[in-house]
Amino acid sequence: MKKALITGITGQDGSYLAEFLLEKGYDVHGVIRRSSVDYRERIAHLEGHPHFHLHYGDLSDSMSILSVVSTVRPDEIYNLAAQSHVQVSFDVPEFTADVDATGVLRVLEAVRLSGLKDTCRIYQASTSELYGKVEEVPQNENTPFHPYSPYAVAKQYGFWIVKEYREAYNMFCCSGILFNHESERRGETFVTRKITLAAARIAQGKQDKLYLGNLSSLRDWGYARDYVECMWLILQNDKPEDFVIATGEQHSVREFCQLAFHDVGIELEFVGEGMNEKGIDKATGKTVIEVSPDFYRPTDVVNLWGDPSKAKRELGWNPTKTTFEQLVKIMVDHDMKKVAVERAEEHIKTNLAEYLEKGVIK
Ligand code: NAP
Ligand code: F7E
Repeated sequence: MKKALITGITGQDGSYLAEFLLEKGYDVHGVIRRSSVDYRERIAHLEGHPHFHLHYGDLSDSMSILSVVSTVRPDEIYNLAAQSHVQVSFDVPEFTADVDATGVLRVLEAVRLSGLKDTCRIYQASTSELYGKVEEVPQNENTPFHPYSPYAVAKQYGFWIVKEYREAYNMFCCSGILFNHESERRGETFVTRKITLAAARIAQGKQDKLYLGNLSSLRDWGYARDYVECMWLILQNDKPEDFVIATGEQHSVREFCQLAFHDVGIELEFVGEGMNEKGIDKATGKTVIEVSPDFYRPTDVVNLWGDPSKAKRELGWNPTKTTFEQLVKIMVDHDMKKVAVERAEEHIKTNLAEYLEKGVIK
């Protein structure tokens, strides 16, 4: 039985990858951090599985990483742990560099110091943010990098140190240059999930308005569940190589809004420009989307569009398994149910409080 170690197992991708590898018959080990609140929601359903194990560790703590790697002695490591929010990286640049740059080095060194350099394959979660202020469209494995945020600069170190260890020590370590991938498990402050949750809340009368930043920003959005398969395929390849993983399709934040709101039954019309642009519900004339300077970044990446030809050709991966329309629908359907459950819970709580007050129940 092959052993895999996943850092970032509590995150969106980590949770899907853990499910995928368990289905493939792996013994799956994950690194988790201690927290004062429960943050294991995405992997709660896997706890108790006989081949699912969790270990405390932190990418900023080399001893903990060395200890986990040397104890587990994995055949494959998927290094997904990161401070992954681009806007937040402007607020915590040093922490972002420590985890997203030096953290990668700690994983590579832990493998070497544990005597696993010739047996353990390593996947590094790299990113389309490396293309940043883009120098060509669409972007492929040969497009020059131009990182444009503290997050991207840190991830660029991660990319190069992986390449260095591959060449210097002949290690099987690779980077997947993944374009944005979303899902019903996406963190709620990334733009797609922020939109699908708000659309569901607005449709069910729980929110009046959604405030966003740059509506014209363009992204190549795929489905996270499809992308974790590619992480595994990259490590099953004959040679250690880097791959761009994307759908090959590009849409704006504005288009994402239009589709998500359409899926909850609201047709949007956008009027105005820049900071004055508004999204109006055509049926009621009410403004449901406004632009706020709070969600603009000091430098923003606005034109990401990936060319997944190499992954298609060499790994046999299908980049359009889930279409853009299907992705939005999956997320909206999930969030409509989530909001409906929250409303039902509130209703029950209100009635319970009333019954207790009136003495109907004691
Ligand atoms: P995510 O949901 O934000 O998950 C990040 C994970 O990293 C969480 O499990 C988090 O643990 C963990 N983590 C953060 N700091 C850590 C530390 N110091 N030590 C140990 N673990 C730490 O991110 P994601 O969307 O799944 O992305 C996975 C990886 O792919 C990240 O490296 C991200 O930068 C990269 N990436 C993502 C995308 C995308 O579109 N999703 C695209 C390209 C690349 P807690 O739960 O304890 O916070
Ligand atoms: O922003 C714009 C924003 O935060 C997408 C991470 O997984 O993918 C992700 O990074 C775009 C940007 O993702 C809001 O300015 C407008 O242009 O959803 P996002 P991201 O920055 O692309 C890459 C590939 C990663 O590697 C990262 O780990 O949408 N935008 N209005 C907004 N963004 C947010 N978050 N919130 C807004 O209100």
